[in-house]
Amino acid sequence: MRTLVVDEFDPDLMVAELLDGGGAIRIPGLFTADQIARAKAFVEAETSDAAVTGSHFNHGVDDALLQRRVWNLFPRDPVFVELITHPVIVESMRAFLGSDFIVGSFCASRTMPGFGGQEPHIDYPYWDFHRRHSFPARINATFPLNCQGTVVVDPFTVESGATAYRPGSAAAMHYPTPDDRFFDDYEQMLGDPGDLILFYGLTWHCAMPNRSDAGRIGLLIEFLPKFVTPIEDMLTGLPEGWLDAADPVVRQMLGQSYPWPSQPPHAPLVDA
Ligand SMILES: O=C(O)CCC(=O)C(=O)O
Repeated sequence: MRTLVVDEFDPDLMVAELLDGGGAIRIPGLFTADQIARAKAFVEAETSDAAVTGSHFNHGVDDALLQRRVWNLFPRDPVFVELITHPVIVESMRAFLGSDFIVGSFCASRTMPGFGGQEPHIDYPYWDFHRRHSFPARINATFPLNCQGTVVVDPFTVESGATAYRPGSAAAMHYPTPDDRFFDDYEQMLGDPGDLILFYGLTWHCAMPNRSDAGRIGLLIEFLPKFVTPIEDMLTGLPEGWLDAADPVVRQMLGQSYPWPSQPPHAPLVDA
């Protein structure tokens, strides 16, 4: 996985690496130790044994006990808005997905010791690409309908089950099957707390087994172009007034800059 140092960060390089290279990059040390500590404390509390046991509806934590998720992080703690609105993220996503990009999902995933790993897959909106008939004719991999971001909160190591991926596999444009023998040929997205990993979600990938003795937390972000319907409904249930008071870039991430469907007449968007 290519490393791009933040001081020399160039969105064009990032775009080229994601679309024409291996499909993933790491930007080391993008976030501060304090930000990561706040995110970690929040996710650990929300995914503790006490929070999960017997209350699978509690705060949106999945009932799959070894992969614990906290959904829609936007309103949960100000640190999550700080992280997702980092200028490097905003600039990169503008370059990769267009100026009006949106966020389709923003969750925490904590895999616990003993977690067995995921099946290799590709991400929304390609995630049901095994239903090829439901996608347009001649859809192809040369332009992106997705970018995945991982904020590394706990060390992503071989032992803790850092995300595995097959470099260059996006070009194949198919859902990985057993014939692809993913586990015979993969790399892992290794990273330290505070790193940001960006990858093209059409690249075959999966979380690996957690063979360490500690949880492995990553914040998983799905970025989409403006016209793709988000997978996660992040508007229902927001605290009263939260969206109105949100920063313009957060409002954009939550689809507020894209007015359709609307009642006719439809006014085209114009730049100020
Ligand atoms: O947590 C990881 O390493 C990858 C997660 C992932 O691919 C997913 O949840 O779809």
